[in-house]
Amino acid sequence: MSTDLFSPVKMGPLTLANRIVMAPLTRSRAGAGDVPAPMAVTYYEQRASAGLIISEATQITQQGKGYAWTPGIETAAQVAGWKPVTDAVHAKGGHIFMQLWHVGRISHPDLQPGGGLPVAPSAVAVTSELKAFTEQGFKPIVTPRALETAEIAGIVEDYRRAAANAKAAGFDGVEIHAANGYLIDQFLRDKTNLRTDQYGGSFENRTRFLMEVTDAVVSVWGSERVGVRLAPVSPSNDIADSNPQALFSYVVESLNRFNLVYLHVVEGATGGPREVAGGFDPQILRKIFNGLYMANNGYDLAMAEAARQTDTADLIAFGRPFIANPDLVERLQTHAPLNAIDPKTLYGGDAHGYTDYPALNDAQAAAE
Ligand code: 8OZ
Repeated sequence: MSTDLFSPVKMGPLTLANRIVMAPLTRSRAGAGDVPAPMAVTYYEQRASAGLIISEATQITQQGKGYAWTPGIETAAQVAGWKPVTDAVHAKGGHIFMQLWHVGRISHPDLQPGGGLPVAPSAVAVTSELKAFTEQGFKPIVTPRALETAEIAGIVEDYRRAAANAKAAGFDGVEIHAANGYLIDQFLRDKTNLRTDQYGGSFENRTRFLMEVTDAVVSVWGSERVGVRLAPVSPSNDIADSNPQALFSYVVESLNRFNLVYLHVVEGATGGPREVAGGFDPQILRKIFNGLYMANNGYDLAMAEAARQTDTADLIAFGRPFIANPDLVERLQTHAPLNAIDPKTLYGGDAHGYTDYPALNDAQAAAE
């Protein structure tokens, strides 16, 4: 079966080498000051044959941090730590966007500036058994503090500054993380947004924060270098909405005013089943959106080829397969077997399970 999965594709001003994207993947291996460790240069460089790499979620400020050892894009040291990553990817002919992240309520005072409470649209606690991943281990999540209306513009400015820092660090563009139950998603959904000001209530009001963030980020990058990630029906981080299909149709219609380069949709439960109770058709969002549609969640080669054959996606993002297979593109293209992933080395630790997954040519070199 012929496929265009491995052929170049235009994405705004960029020409990607293929339609395969490395999804954003939290690995919790940053060093002191939340600066990417030198081994991150090797990790991303090894994966540069992806048409596009999206960086691991990167906190825009310390307030936006929710897990131990995740990198930031707030300080000069963090910008300097990312620069060799983008240089190495570019030297291999790859492209890399940074995913901009604020976790909202999915944090812990141990991770917050001055040990303060995590912030959220409303003081709604996580009801699931979810725990916060701190440097001292897993701790119970606390009830967040509801943001004052007057504070919200400051967080929008934090996104603008982070977007500018990502540019200084040499990225090709940025992805706004509006998925998986983090701050922007907490504003969008009626389970976590109980506000009565202009940021709560109607779809328009709940979408306002995302619109303001997108406007700020586009002011730095231009629309052709900004994408948004949504996970409309993922239960990640105890998020939910009473009417996701209508809400996210409205969200995507609203995003169209920016002419963004792509919409990245986690289809189903993030890292879990693609089918959800009650049903949800992500193709409705693809049809509404006026840019490229990037599909994610549980894709394999056959599914990716089928998505291109039926034109249900423009780009396909692979997550876990890229952790275990630095040369995933070459392996898919040649129908080579994939390395298995080691679940014990996903988060935290050293180069083991990070930069030591072999590429095919490494195995050949070892056998010769
Ligand atoms: C797994 C562990 C920690 C964070 C997401 C950024 O779900 C994450 C994440 C995933 O988007």
